[in-house]
Amino acid sequence: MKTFYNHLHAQHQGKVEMFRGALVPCFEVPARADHVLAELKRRQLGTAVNPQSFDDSALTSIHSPRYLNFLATAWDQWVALDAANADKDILPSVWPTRTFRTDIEPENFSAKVGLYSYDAGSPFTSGTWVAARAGAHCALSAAQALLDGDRASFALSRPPGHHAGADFFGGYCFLNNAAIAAQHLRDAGMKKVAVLDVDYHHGNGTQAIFYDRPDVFFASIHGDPRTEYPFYLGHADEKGQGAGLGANLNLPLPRGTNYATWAQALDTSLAAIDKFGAEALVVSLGMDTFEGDPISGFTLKSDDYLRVGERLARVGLPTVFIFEGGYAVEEVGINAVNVLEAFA
Ligand code: OKS
Ligand code: ZN
Repeated sequence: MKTFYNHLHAQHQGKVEMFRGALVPCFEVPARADHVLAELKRRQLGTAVNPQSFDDSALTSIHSPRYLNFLATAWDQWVALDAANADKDILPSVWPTRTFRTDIEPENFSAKVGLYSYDAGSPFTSGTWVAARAGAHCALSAAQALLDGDRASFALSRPPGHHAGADFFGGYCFLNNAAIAAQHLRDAGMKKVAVLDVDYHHGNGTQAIFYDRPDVFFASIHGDPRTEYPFYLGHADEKGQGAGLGANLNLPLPRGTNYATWAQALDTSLAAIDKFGAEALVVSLGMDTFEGDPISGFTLKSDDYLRVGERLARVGLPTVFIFEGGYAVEEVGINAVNVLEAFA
């Protein structure tokens, strides 16, 4: 299996994030991807290759032009406000909520940051755009590998993507890599594609992007949003809308859920994807379902990820894996590579 490795990922290195009323060191650190790469090499699982470049139409098919323009220019705008800002990351602090207008982009920079985000946990750094854009190219390259005949591929990249919507960042995510990969498969002629999100957190961005579409099925197994981030989306009654009605499946589970129960939800998802008739599968591979994850609440063990890989392989679809969350830094490589090795 080819791994498309984002060699620019470490350019995105947030300093602090807002967490329980304090600014704390970021959980989403470069070492996460380094551990996965090291474990792939240790087990000699396939080759790590650089992504190809794609033109910006691959991004505008998912994200709005004004949002992409914001991402591309945010750091320069920030430093132009005050040269001393170069030593700090951008963190949003004001947002439009119900009754506010979002059709007019404000001139004030802080107001722009709030327009295009939804939490204060996702610092935007000097290298965020460069890293995120190269990450999207990894996702596109991994999707292209399937089109070129590979059975499976892996986009090893950060920042992650599944919380990013058409025009907002949040949850450590800026560009929605899984959505970009799925759209690339559609644009190349596949009629139906499924995205399966196994990260601990609901993939609100991916769901929102495809919510009214019948051609991309979205299934997600995640911590119940009544208690878990991202809180405001991911309930079981969200089934898609308009032409997309029936093409969205949320399987929220309570904190403390173990592998036996989680695996039943996986089987439910895979049966729905099979019934949908997808030609390819995009897996948002978050490893924060692990028992040792510092910010999550399921209790999967390292060996359970071997079973996950086996079950995914049994679906028999060409599969792109996209790296998402997972913050037990020492174990994230073992756990991710367990899925990939068992799949292969
Ligand atoms: C608040 C913590 C926010 C949790 C973000 C979860 C990111 C993630 N500062 N998504 O899959 O892993
Ligand atoms: Zn997560």
